[in-house]
Amino acid sequence: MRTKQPKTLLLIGGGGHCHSVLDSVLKTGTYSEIGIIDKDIKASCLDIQVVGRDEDLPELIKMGWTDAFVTVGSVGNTALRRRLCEMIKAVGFSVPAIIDPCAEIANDVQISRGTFVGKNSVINAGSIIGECAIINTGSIIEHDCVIGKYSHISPGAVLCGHVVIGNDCHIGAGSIVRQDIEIGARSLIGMGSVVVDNIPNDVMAFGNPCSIKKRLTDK
Ligand code: JB2
Repeated sequence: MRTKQPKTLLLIGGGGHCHSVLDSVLKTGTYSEIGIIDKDIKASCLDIQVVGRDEDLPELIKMGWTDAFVTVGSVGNTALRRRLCEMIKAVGFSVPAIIDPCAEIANDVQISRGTFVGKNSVINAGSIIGECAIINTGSIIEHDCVIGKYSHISPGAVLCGHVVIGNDCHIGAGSIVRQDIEIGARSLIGMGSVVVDNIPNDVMAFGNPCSIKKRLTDK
């Protein structure tokens, strides 16, 4: 019988978001070895050391590292997360979804690779979560929601049923989004907002009721 190869994990970015993802990873006990990739060699997290920089990834995969996961967060601008996620896929790493053991996820939920689901978050029946999203601590994604690629649902945000969030969105901490609402790609909802109308692409909106404050395509 063939023995299973040990799985090892590189976390890309060793700052605040890494700290929180790493705790979840350690609780799952999935990986025999974990390293951090950061441009700052001193960016160690929970005693996990930096083992290289982005340009070392092709060499690290040849050395036998199996999995990689982007732990650079995003507040409003997903460009860096997007670039790093594309990079680890292109190098050929296996990209897992990382789900904290304290998250509550309905059986038929689809969670794509590269996505992090934090502590005490709930994802209810029929929801679909795109690649490299962040479903952060204590957020609630109710039934039949769709979350686009690279979007970040911040701590304590609540999406009621059938909400659709586009790619590259940011839903601020503690916001509430009414059922059946659609939020367009790249839009940013400020923290504590109450969203009761659809929001188009490329805007910053906040408040209760949430209203558009700025077009993000304007210079
Ligand atoms: O190109 C890069 C790069 N640019 C910055 N490649 C790699 N591999 N790493 C990079 N970094 C590193 O990401 C920085 O050197 C730093 O160590 C880390 C970013 O850490 P920071 O704590 O500044 O941000 P974060 O993205 O981990 O966390 C933010 O987003 C989270 C969602 C914070 O706002 C958190 O509070 C928030 N919860």
